[in-house]
Order: sequence, then C-alpha cells, then structure tokens
Amino acid sequence: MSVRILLRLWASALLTVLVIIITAFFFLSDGQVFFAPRLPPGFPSIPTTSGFAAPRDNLWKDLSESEVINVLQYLHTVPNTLNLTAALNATLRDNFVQGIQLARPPKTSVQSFIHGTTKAAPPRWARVAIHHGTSDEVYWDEYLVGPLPVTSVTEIQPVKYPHRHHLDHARNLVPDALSFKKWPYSVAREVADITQDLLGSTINDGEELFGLDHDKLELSFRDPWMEDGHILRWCSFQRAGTKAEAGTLLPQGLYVKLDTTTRNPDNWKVLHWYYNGRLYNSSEEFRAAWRSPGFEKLPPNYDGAWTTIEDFSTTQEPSREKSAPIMIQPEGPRYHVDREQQYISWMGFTFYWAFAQATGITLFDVRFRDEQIMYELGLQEALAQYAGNDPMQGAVAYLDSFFGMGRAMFELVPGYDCPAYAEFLDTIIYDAERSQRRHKTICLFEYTADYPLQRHTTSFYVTVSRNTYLVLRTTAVVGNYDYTVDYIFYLDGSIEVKVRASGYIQGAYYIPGESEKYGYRVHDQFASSMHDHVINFKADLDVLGTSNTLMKVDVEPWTESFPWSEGEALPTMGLRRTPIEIECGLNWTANSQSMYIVLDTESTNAWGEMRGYRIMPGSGMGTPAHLTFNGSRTLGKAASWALEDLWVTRQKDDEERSASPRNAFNTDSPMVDFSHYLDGENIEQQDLVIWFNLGNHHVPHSGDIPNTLQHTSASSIIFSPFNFHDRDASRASSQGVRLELPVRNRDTLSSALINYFGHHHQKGLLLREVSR
Ligand SMILES: *[C@@H]1O[C@H](CO)[C@@H](O)[C@H](O)[C@H]1NC(C)=O
Ligand SMILES: *[C@@H]1O[C@H](CO)[C@@H](O)[C@H](O)[C@H]1NC(C)=O
Ligand SMILES: *[C@@H]1O[C@H](CO)[C@@H](O)[C@H](O)[C@H]1NC(C)=O
Ligand SMILES: *[C@@H]1O[C@H](CO)[C@@H](O)[C@H](O)[C@H]1NC(C)=O
Ligand SMILES: *[C@@H]1O[C@H](CO)[C@@H](O)[C@H](O)[C@H]1NC(C)=O
Ligand SMILES: [Cu+2]
Repeated sequence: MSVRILLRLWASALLTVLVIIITAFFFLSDGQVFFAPRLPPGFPSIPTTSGFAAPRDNLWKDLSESEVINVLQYLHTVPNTLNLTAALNATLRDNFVQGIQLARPPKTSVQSFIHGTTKAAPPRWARVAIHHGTSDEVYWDEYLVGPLPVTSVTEIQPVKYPHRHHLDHARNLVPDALSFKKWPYSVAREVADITQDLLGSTINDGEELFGLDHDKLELSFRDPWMEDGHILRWCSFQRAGTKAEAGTLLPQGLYVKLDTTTRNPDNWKVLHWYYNGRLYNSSEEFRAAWRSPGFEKLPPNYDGAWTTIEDFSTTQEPSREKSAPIMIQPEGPRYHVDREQQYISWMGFTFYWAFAQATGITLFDVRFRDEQIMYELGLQEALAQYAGNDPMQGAVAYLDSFFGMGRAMFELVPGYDCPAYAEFLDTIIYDAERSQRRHKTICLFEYTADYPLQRHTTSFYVTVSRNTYLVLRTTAVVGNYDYTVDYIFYLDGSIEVKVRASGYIQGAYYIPGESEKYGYRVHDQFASSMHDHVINFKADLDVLGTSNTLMKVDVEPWTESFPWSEGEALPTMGLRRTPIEIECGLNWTANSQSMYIVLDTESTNAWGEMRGYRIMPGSGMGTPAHLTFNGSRTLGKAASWALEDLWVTRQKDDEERSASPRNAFNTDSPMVDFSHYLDGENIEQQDLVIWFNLGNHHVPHSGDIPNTLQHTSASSIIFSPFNFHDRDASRASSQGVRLELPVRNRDTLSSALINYFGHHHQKGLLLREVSR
C-alpha cells in the first residue's frame, strides 16, 4: 500500500462530500464520481448460473440498498443527538454519515437459530460510521441501528469496544482538504526555486486529481501521528510519473516534516527538511544551506520506459506472438451459485459469503459433505512495515483496512485475472449516503491443475486422478499494490487461503553506501526498500461442531532401544502429541517439525482416531512470515497479531475482529488491541478461533521492476482433513483413468483396458502423435 493512495482515497472521500450525487431519499446506483475503473467493452463473460437455492437465508448477507435507505431515513427523521447534515449538503465541518454496513450477527445468536433453540433468525442491524466534523477535534465513531427494517422498536446505540472501555471514537488527524493536501503543497510551492534547482521541477498545484502534470512533483505522506499533543507528518517529494502512475518508484530524496495541529492553519509549522543525509531545522536553514557554496546536489530520479509494463523493445521473444495454451470448460460449470443468498456449492463443499469495505470477502458456514468445518474465514488486516535510511522508508507502515481491502476491489479482467469462462460477481459499497456498484470484483471458477492429485504405476496398471479445484478470487488494489486473495477448495476437503501481490513497489531514493543496508539498487537513482507484508486472517474453525482442541504433534528425534535391537539404543524419531491448553501465539517451527491439528477429541473415525483438520503452510514462497521486529513506533499497539505466525483464542462474540480500520490513526491506543484477546483462558474442547498470518519478507530486486511478479510474492495456508475421513475423500469426486498394462501371457499380449472414472472429455483435444 502506498502513500499515493492516501491522495486518492482521502481525495475521493473529500470529493464524495463536496460532489455528492445522492441523498438519503434519492439513491442512485452506479454513481461514477470517483475511482472505480471500469473495463472497456469487449471482455464478455459467461452468463450466470441460476435455479439453485441456498438451504436457508444468508444471515451475514450485506445490507441491501433498500435497507440502507431505510437506515438513512431513520437517522435523518427520528430525533437523535448526532446533529447530522445530509451528505448531499455536508462539508467536512459538519457531522455526516461516512459509511454503512451490516453489523454481522453475533455467533451465539446464529448458532441458537441454526440449532433451533431460537425460532426467529437473528435480527439485522446496521453499523454506521459517523464523521464528526463540527468539533475542534475531528473524529469518527460508530453506531448500531436496528433491528431492521425500521419499526417503533428500532434504536441507535454506540458501538462498544469491549476491551477498550475508555475508547469510543478515533481521531481523524487529517480532517480537511487544507491540512490534507493544500497546505503541504503550498509549503512545497514556497521552495519552488529550490526544487527547480535540485529536482528540475516544481510541485503540481495539488488540487487537480485528474490531468496532473506528469513531469511535475507530488508529495506522498506517511500516516500522520500524535506526539505530545501535536499532529505530525513526514512528506516525501516524488515525481508524478509519466502516465504509468509509477510515483512510488520516483522518490526524489527530499523530505519535509510538518506539524498540522488544530484546525487553524495559523498554528501549523514546517518542522524539518531532510536532504542528502542532513536534517535542517527550518525552511530558512535549508534555504541558507542550499545557497551556500559547496552544497552537494544529488541527481534527480527520472521516469522513463523503465517503469512501463509492456516491452516494446526489439529484443522480444518472437514466439510470444503465437497462442499460449488456455483452459476451457466444455460443459459449463459444475458449481452452483445462489447469487441472491450469496451461497456456493461444489463437489461436497457449501458456504455462504459476505462482503465488507474494510476486509473484502468473508466465508461463513463452510461445510464439506454437510459436516461443519468452519464458521467463518476471512481477512482482517493487511500491514506492510518498511525499513530504510530516510524519514519515509525508515518508518512508514500501512494498515490497509483503513483504505479498505474491500473498497479497493476493482473489476477483474476475464481471460487474464481469471479464466475467460469464470463467473463474475459484483459488490456494492455505501459511503457518504451514496451507493456504488463495483462490477466483476469477484470471480469464481473451477480449474484443473497441471499436476495430478494422485498417480501410481505398478507392474499391472497405471492410475492418474485429475486435480480439479474451485477458486473464489478477489483483487484489492490499494494504491501501488495489488493483493489477490484466493480461497481454494480441493476435492479431498482441503481449503487453501492464498495471497499474491503485484504492482509497483515502494522504494527509496538511492544513496550509495546507505541503501544497500535495506535493499538493492534497481535503477539510476532508485533502490528497493525491504518490507514485511503480514496479512491477518480469522479462521473460526468448527470441526464437527464448536468443541475443538488444538493438538500440536511434534516430529521428534529420540533414541530408543527395542527388543529386536538387542539392547542397543538406536537414534530414531517419533511423535509427541501435546494439546494446547491456554490461548497463545504459535510459530511455524524450523524444519516443519510441528503439526497443528484442530480436532474434536470426542469424534473418531472408523479407526478410532480423532477427526480433525490440520493447519499448514501451503503452496506459496516458503513459510508465511510474521513481523521481523517488535516495537515499531509507527505500528504502536495496532498490530500485535503480526508478531507471531498464528494464534489460538477462545471464540467470543465481542472478539469479532483482530483489527479495526480506525486503528491507523491511533496506533498507540487502537480501537481494537488484539493483545487483549490473549487472556489465559483454557482452550481444550472449546470453540476455537485461529488467527493466522500470510505474507513475506519482501526484499525487492531488479526483477520487481516494473512490477512485482506474483509467483515470487505468494504465501498460503492450507486447512486439510486429518483423520477426518476414513480414507481419502477425493475418490468420490475426482476424475481419472486406470490403464491396465499389457501383460505378456505366453506368446500373446493381452489388450490394454482403459477404465475412466468420472467424465472423460476428449473432444477438441489435440493429442500429439508420438512415433515409436
Ligand atoms: C440541502 O440543502 C438545500 C438548501 O439548503 C435544501 O433545500 C435541501 O433540502 C438539503 N437537502 C437535504 C437532503 O437535506
Ligand atoms: C450541529 O452542526 C452544525 C454544523 O453542521 C453546527 O454549526 C452546530 O454547532 C452543531 N450543533 C451542535 C449542538 O453541535
Ligand atoms: C537542529 O535541532 C537539533 C535539536 O533538535 C540540534 O541538535 C541541532 O544542533 C540543530 N541544528 C542546527 C543547525 O541548528
Ligand atoms: C515466535 O517468534 C517471535 C519472534 O519472531 C517470538 O517473539 C515469539 O516468542 C515466538 N513465539 C513462540 C510461541 O515461540
Ligand atoms: C513486544 O514488545 C512489547 C513491549 O514493547 C511487549 O509487551 C510484548 O510482549 C512484545 N511481544 C513479543 C511477541 O515479543
Ligand atoms: Cu512487497
């Protein structure tokens, strides 16, 4: 995630306030006010599946437009203390509705409904975020409005943060356009003569969002923070970039630190300038140094063909003009989708999905052959912590749910992002009393791997089973970086969660002798910046119900003597099973010598073994990473979940999320402080939640220019049945072949028998003739 998105999203937030097109009473879909790139026509996708219905209504389903209108009408007509201005007429100095989403029902009430203890489905409530702009200290807070639809019993309640009793709101440290952009840009304009001399350019005017001058300069910002009552921010000068929007590759080595405390610009100050390893205490001091003889100037970092994606050079590989192999889906999809209830069924798997602006897609009630596996599986937060020797790279960290990992989901490209035959689904976001349909933000497809699920050759036969799996995919484009999240379902009952990253890296102005400590030189004046990606997910496993135990099974070296070793102690190895008793954090172990299995100690398979699901690092680039260092000043207490690989806690209705999108501006006192979830409770045969991290230690190199490649940035976790069934469950659904090998019987050769299991498709396939 980059600073550039700050510009975009805050700017778009400002725009929504200033250029509102909808009121509570006149909702308009498809408002195209701000950044929601749409594809040009010419990327057709297949029609949707229909005639399939979920067994029950989706209890986590997103608010509908009519529900949102209902809530807005309530907020604007029933007396309350919010002093709301209709978003259509609001400025940032008013109070207005910033966003609305479903307040997902507590698990306890969902469970009692599903188990028939309560007759009525859990009531629907909305969660409403309010921008409080009338006070001197601008802040956000949240309210619950329900039950819905609005009746005489509908009420409004403040959202409580159970572990943070004293907190009910989060400061907005850049409350208006002036502090956000106009004033910092005016500071940059005051040194136009210096930037012209040092960088060969001057700052853009700061108000243009579209059509800015690509050769001019922009400021990118670290998140502001509070220190001794002051609101502080470091800004970095970068080139806008020639159309490619590669600003994060174009830092110029000039930085300014600002104090924008209070809403009165009279109180604002330039604190420091930083250039070429020197910190200046004022603009005057910086200017004097620049004028003085012997002031050392660094070369600017220019944009050019090096930042473009397409290779139009003459040294291309000619074979790329021929078609590459592509997958087809000969008889249509084999999954079933209920779009209305957001429910999917495939090869024994069933699950519901729900969307949220902060976190994207979450799966609910995941079952395999009607047996419970997970209550909930979804992303919580995506952080990136950088390191470097300048005031930007040296401390910048991003908590991307602030920008919205769901809000940042844009249209996927059929045939490129997902197979052309994939099914595409839309999402809708609601903010500032406006709805916006985001088209084709989710894709769903079956795919057959290039490697079989199973194979074996004996003297008499060969068997091979195809490995077909189902993928639910979204991509969140948070500024410079694209995070693709896949939920993958395998025929044996395994579920994989995989994150891949692409896009422009964010790097440093290259300083010889310094940049090497934190990255690699990747262009004339540009070095990569090492950073940690840690992406937190919640997996509320309910393996055969809510009574589960996390069993750690260690593969241990030991020495043992056996009767047959005639008294000699033999170095060997064995298994040590330890149930995890207390809530804790865990790491993947060296040499993968520990297995973590969530099981139900009271359910056994035919062989008397406890039925469970194993959690293991998946098919990414090695083991998923956690944060390299503790104590980041930028992250404060906002991301303690990032310090270990996975955590196990007891499920609590009031421990719904490991993070809040509003953590970013008050990291020392975050709305949700995950560390409070670890309070020493016993977790044997309890309702367990696994919080796990994906991500990697990203040390970009020349191959990350122009964009990071996804096979070098993937990380994944697999939840896999472990003694869950009596034998491999994929036998019932896999497709394959058994070839009886010709047997020489005296003088005759028996004819080979071919036995297909599952459908065998051959039409249109070109088999290469092999001469013997
Ligand atoms: C917006 O302001 C105008 C002029 O004051 C007023 O007529 C209109 O009712 C307001 N709209 C809403 C939705 O409050
Ligand atoms: C209500 O909001 C308006 C601005 O929208 C503000 O002028 C007024 O002071 C606020 N009233 C209260 C009681 O805060
Ligand atoms: C700048 O301020 C720091 C303390 O913040 C001080 O140590 C340093 O001497 C000052 N530099 C100049 C040139 O005044
Ligand atoms: C996991 O690793 C981190 C350091 O990276 C360490 O602080 C923590 O104690 C480890 N956790 C366990 C359970 O070993
Ligand atoms: C991280 O540091 C804080 C204090 O700064 C400490 O309380 C906490 O236990 C540390 N966590 C880990 C996992 O080392
Ligand atoms: Cu990265």
